[in-house]
Amino acid sequence: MSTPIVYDCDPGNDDALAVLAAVGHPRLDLLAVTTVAGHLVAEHTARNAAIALAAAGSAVPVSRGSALPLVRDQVLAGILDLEQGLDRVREDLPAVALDPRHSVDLIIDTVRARPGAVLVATGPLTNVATALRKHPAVADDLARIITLSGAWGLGGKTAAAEFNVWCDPEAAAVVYAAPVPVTVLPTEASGGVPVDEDLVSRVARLPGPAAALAVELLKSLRGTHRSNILGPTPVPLNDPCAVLYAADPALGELVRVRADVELAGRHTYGRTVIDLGGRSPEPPNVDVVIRLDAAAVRDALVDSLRRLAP
Ligand SMILES: [Ca+2]
Repeated sequence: MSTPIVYDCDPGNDDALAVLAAVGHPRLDLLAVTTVAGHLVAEHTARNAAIALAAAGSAVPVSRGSALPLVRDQVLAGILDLEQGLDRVREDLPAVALDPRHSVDLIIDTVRARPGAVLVATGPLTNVATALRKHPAVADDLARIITLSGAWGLGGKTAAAEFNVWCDPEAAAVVYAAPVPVTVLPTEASGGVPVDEDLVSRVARLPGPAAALAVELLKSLRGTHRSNILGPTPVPLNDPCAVLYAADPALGELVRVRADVELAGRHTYGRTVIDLGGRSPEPPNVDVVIRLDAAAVRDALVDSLRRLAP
């Protein structure tokens, strides 16, 4: 049985890789791809998603979404790869046509037409929060939201905040509190799945345009990775982990805990306060992935990409 998903993303090299995996995975039924500003501006993330779908040979609807966060000023990625991948505008690569609907409406229409769908989000949560606010009944039709966001420890974008939450903390707060089962996949879990030379060479042996794009994306992830002061850290696969986990929840280990987004902190705006110690008097509200099976996730990625071969 395959899981129907709507994939909301901000490609972004790892998001584009996740689009390829979502099309190729035998246990996913990809219904639509929606995009949001985050890693890049909205026009660019939409086009990149359309490029990934063209490479994967998919005709699912894809659209452009929210250009600005709900409340805060806009944040975009600071580290870009201008040599390879999709950080620069790639006029040389074919793209499918965009659906004319705003991504918020594409999410609502798709989920209403397919009750039981899972919404997987690997960008800022602006579209997801706006869909829940614009059409609250969408919560009844969603089986689950899986969001790659947050961290229980160090932030990735500020000392306190992970990038996807930092870009739109208020939207993340709406989603974490939504009346839908929510799974949070924080950076500690996705960071445990490395993009190493072995993974790149396994994908490089696959034929076809999707694998060729995937190799470029993987190399770009390796090229733009920055370790912190504590020493070298592996290059994290990140976004594809969320899609692959949606396909096969046995890939991860879950705990049910309280998680809140800091919206008022002077130095900690955007921090996800994830109560792994069970100290909060508030009831648990999310499931947090605390560990992924790194070898199995990477095998699933390679297998999904292999299935895209012409
Ligand atoms: Ca992303």
